[in-house]
Amino acid sequence: MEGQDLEIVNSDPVNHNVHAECQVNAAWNESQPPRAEHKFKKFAAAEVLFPVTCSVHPWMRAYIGVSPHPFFAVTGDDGAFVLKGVPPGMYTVEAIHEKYGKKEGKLTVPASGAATVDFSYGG
Ligand SMILES: [Cu+2]
Repeated sequence: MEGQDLEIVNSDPVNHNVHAECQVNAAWNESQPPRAEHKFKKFAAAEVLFPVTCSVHPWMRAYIGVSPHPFFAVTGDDGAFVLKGVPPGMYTVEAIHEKYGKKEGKLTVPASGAATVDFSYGG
């Protein structure tokens, strides 16, 4: 979430260069030697989704999403996700796949019970 600490750990026996390729937040690119002290970074503004790469190992890539609220999830192996504690109301839910892009779905969360939104990606 915005303003939350992100802890970055290198427990490998090799050097990595951690490059947060933000567009909204300030980007950074810092070396992290083997077993170096943990780095802590914060992202001040919402930004979904940007890559974090390693310039030493071009195959290394992760993604970070910075949210202004606590209602987000990463899907499981089956593609399902759950957002708990969402207050009743009408919402737009955004799904993001790093390769296939964004999809939006609308749903109404009732005062009690659950709501469902489904997304599908071709390919
Ligand atoms: Cu690396």
